[in-house]
Amino acid sequence: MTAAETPRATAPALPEPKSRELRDMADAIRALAMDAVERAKSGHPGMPMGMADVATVLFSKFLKFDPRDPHWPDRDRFVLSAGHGSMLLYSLLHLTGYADMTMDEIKRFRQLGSRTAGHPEYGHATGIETTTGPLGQGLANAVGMALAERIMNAKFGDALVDHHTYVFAGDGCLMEGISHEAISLAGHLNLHKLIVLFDDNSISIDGSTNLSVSDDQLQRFEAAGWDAVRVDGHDTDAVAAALTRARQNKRPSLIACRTTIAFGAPTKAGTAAAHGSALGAAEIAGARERLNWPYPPFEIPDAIAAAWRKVGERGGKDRSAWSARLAAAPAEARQEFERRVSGELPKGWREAVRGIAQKFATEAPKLATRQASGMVLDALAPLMSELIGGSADLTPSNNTRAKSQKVLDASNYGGSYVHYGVREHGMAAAMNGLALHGGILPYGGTFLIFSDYCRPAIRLSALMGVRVLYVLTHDSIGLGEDGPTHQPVDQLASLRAIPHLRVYRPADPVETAECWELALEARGVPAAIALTRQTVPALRRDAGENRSARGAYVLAEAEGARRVTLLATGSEVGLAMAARDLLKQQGIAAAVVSMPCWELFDAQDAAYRRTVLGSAPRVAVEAASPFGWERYVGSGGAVIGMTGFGASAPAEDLFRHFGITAEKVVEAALARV
Ligand SMILES: Cc1ncc(C[n+]2csc(CCOP(=O)(O)OP(=O)(O)O)c2C)c(N)n1
Repeated sequence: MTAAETPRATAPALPEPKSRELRDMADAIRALAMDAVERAKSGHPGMPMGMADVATVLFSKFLKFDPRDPHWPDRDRFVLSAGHGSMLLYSLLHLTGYADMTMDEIKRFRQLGSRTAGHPEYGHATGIETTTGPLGQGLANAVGMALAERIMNAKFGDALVDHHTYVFAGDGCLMEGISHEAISLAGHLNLHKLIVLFDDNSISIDGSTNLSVSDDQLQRFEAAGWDAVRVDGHDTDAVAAALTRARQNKRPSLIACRTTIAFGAPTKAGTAAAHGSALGAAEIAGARERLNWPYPPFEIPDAIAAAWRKVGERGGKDRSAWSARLAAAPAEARQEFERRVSGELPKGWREAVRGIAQKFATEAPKLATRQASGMVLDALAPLMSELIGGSADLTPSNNTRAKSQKVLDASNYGGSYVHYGVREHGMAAAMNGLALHGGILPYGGTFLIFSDYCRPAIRLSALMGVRVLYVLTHDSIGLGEDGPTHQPVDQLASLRAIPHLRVYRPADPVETAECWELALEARGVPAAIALTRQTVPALRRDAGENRSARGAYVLAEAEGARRVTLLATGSEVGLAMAARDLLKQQGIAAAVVSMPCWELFDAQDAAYRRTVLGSAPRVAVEAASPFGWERYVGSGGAVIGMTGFGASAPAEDLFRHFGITAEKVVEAALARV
């Protein structure tokens, strides 16, 4: 290619920037992004190049952060919701001096074992506040983070908690349904320290956004109670002015930043071609000329590197002032703050949960497990200030609001119960943000069937390893008359398929308390707790040891040599016990194994698992899809479950109709002994 043929020759010159220094700093991001993507032959250069100016203004003038103390609790949170633009974040972390984001990591973009994964992954490098990539999730996480800031502020005051949450979101994030729930919730809760910078470039993968969307985003946000403005995203003065204004707003803020995707690229700028693939050598050469960036790949001139380092050092003073304030705080407040942020549970919590388990064991109340769960919360909530509960508009059904909990709303961030509204997905993603922020242990309820509406966020809880507890009631056809639309069949299997998620299905009140204990103490592990709508018999009369901790255990050993082992979870454990009695009448010694948590059982040693499962034939019973039970019953075993959808009728009729009965268990057992 001759010089006259370079793409630059046809592209118009770039307009003069308002600030040469800021443009140079932004160009360092652009160069790193296009060169790293080129080297990996994979990635998204367009978004980082388009948003580089906005990012430079935010980081250099506004963002409160300190790369030397990346976990500083009072830092501003920065969420790259448009996670495909990961090189933007990696460049910023490298340039501002995060020690673990070396140039080598930038060069190893998207390679196995690098910190610079395809999309930002929480835990891979400091400064990555949340895992993003599934569009819209980051925005909804940020709502949780901004809410967490208000909650912690209400408890600990401005001296310790006073920060903003900034989000970069693209057209894709705003097209996703979850954005509606997130925006609406943030507006309702008036999270005025949440500032969304929208990469308003009118381009997505298929081409112009005109192909698929005609929303007036400003009006949309305004309708949800936000302040919304539009600026030229390449005019650093305008971006700075909008940010200054947003920080003073009494409402959450949207700043729509009109940008050109792949700003600087000679032919691909402004086109979908720059969205998701390497620009190519010629285009990059053209961009270098157009941006007046003559430096080789991965080389940042000293003056520009120094300017960025200065940005990274800017927060040090704030951070030490904050540390001094923490040190000077009354001992009790300081210790409580430190405990909350560390994720350690308060003194007395275990005694409280054990106490309620013991009460259940002694009194043997006939309760639905959702009611037992509510009683556990009644016992724990007064002790655990970090417990922030809620429900997606099913509070009386989910039994998620403890007696002591006050409602948290825009007029009282000191409450501890959130009415999330009918926004399951937004609730789940906000809970991820609450947990990621630190200081908060969130749980939220809905029907097990609607875990499907939360699933993308539940998957991210598991991928990130955050302690978020999903309280999922009405866990089978046992819910009765609401019918097959509300009766979960496939949900337990599908939740159990998510790696690192623990799915609990307690059988009775004692197990319910035990499962809560396990879910609360497991740092870095999310939990789904499936609970019945209907009453279950009290099966456990002992509570000295948390027997659910091993995932499965022999609830009732066979009287004599085991002829058959009956495996069950939740409400079907009672049914298995009834079957055991019937078998006994026929001279067959059967053991009943309760399996409240498969994942914990799978983690036990082989000897324990063998003892529990035994060598006799096995029959499993669970009012759900049999999918997955094969591995416990083996090829000679039987699974009694739901092979189709449920139906609308009283629960007892449904169990009979679908053959989920003690008699059917007996039949299957007799066929195998
Ligand atoms: C939930 C989800 N659906 C689809 C994708 C695949 N995807 C990644 S980026 C993108 C287009 C996003 O467009 P926009 O937000 O405008 O980003 P830009 O093109 O401006 O970089 C799509 C569909 C995804 N990451 N997440």
